[in-house]
Amino acid sequence: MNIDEIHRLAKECLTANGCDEVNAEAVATAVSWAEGDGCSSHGLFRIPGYVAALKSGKVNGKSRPQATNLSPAVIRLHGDNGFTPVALQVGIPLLADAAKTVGVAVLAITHTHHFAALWPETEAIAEYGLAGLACTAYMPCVAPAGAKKPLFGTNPLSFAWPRPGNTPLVFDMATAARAKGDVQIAARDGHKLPLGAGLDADGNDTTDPNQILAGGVLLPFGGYKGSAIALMVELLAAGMVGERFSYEAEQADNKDGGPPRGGEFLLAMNPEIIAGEGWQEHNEAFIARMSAMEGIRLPGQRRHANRKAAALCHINAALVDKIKSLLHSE
Ligand code: NDP
Ligand code: PYC
Repeated sequence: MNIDEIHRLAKECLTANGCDEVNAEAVATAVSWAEGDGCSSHGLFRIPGYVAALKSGKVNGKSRPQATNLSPAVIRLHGDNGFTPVALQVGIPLLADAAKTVGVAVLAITHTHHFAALWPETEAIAEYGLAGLACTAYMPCVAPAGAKKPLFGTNPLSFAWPRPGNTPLVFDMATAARAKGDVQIAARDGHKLPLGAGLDADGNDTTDPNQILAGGVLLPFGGYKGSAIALMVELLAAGMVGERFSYEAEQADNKDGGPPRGGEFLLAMNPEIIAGEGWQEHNEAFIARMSAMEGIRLPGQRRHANRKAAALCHINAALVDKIKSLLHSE
């Protein structure tokens, strides 16, 4: 399918299941961007979950997020229980305005449901000439280093650096060794995972995604170091924002298969104010030095190359059938 076909199918399905134009457009765009970037775990694969959350009434498909300025540098955005891409459309321009004047600003999003990749929000911040950081928690599926039971979500963290005249430099990663979506896709497609991705229900290492999903756990990336970053994400996206930790999100969730209610923490920093004149040349020299090293590629490069190629995306046929069956809501 091409990106337009993916967008159209996603939007039709969301609209048929209770989203209005604004909400369906925001989520369909996030879904089609993920496919275009080659991130199938957060593209059409998420539509059945989005639809389940609309059908159960957990998520408001007609959300109208509301912003409140808590200080010149802190904006709280109540997501009206909608999907996060809708809240981001409202919140990011406000965050950018505040960071442009104050130098740094925080957007604290509450009452939203995040089921998407995070680079769209950090890249959008970078397009304003600001450095952006974003993170969100989920539901427990990752064991803190040393434990065998879940406490953390897959807790993604994304960072983007502005490169005026160029695509921003961006990374966007689960703090688990694997995003849960990739584990589910590996199980669906009969693939093994590398050792270190997770444990089975008895706490033994396993390469079988089914064992991880059936009562096992994922592990943080990089042992105790990734575990510390996953912990930080819980504290920023839940503790700092004033929303649910992953374990609280799971307790409150109706288990419909869609994303739980949670928060997102976003930080924008203005290099023009913080570093001052010459910041861009200084940083471009560093990036050029890194790019010239043998064996490396910049994070985000694969995504941006996929985006530019705008090639056809391979979508699982059973998934397309499933989504088509959801076009006619009961
Ligand atoms: P990956 O492990 O595929 O990639 C993580 C980052 O590392 C990317 O920025 C990637 O860039 C970069 N990278 C990969 N290989 C290299 C390399 N050889 N050299 C330099 N950089 C490299 O991502 P994940 O599987 O961890 O996450 C996938 C998506 O899942 C993310 O978009 C994340 O936001 C989303 N997610 C969302 C959750 C939610 O709650 N909403 C929960 C968990 C994950 P590139 O993209 O260019 O390959
Ligand atoms: O892939 O881990 C994941 C994930 C959780 C919520 C959205 N994506």
